[in-house]
Amino acid sequence: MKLYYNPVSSYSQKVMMAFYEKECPFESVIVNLMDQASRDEYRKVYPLGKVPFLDVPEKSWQVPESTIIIEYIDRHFPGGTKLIPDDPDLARQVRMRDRMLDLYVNEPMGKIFFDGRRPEGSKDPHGVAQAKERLNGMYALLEGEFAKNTWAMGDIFSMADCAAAPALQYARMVHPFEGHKHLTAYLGRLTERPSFARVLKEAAPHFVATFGAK
Ligand SMILES: N[C@@H](CCC(=O)N[C@@H](CS)C(=O)NCC(=O)O)C(=O)O
Repeated sequence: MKLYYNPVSSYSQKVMMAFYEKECPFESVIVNLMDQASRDEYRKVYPLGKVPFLDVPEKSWQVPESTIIIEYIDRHFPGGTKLIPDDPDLARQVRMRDRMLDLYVNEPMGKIFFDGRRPEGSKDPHGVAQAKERLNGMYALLEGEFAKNTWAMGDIFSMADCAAAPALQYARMVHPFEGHKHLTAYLGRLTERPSFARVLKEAAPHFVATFGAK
């Protein structure tokens, strides 16, 4: 089983965290998204060029999309943390939170992050303002949730927490949320979680190499 990913990519980190939670072995292939030749080569594997991407040659399966990769390993590898509960109603709630964190935290975070790297004259202030507004809404929603809950699903650690960790870690840098004390405490719990601590440790040397500065 081969995982194509990049250690600093937020969606890759979500999946790496899940692999570490499940103690699931894999062969790693790092895709350098900043290098055109590497991107072109990778498009032969996955024409959309997005990471993460899981190749399971023994089953002739190719699994794109972070959520679907986690669904795959959670079903096929019973070890470690169960990331999607068997109960269908609980599973639906995990998927709902995973979707919201991807679409309304990770995506606007990426918009702000990459807009900041665009040259003057090609920036998109309107899009960035919209992204910040979306994040503000999610911060308010999550602040209420984490006033009551340890993890996204209460006491149960799940795929939704894997989605939350890298998205919030980067969101904190581009649109800080220190005023939201429960959300800040939740990110603190996530960074202490051994799976995410490992993801961050492995990403650190690549961060400077990829983006040039911390
Ligand atoms: N919905 C996808 C999003 C994946 C994604 O956008 N990955 C980014 C890196 S964090 C990427 O590959 N960007 C390069 C590109 O879009 O060409 C998932 O959940 O896996």
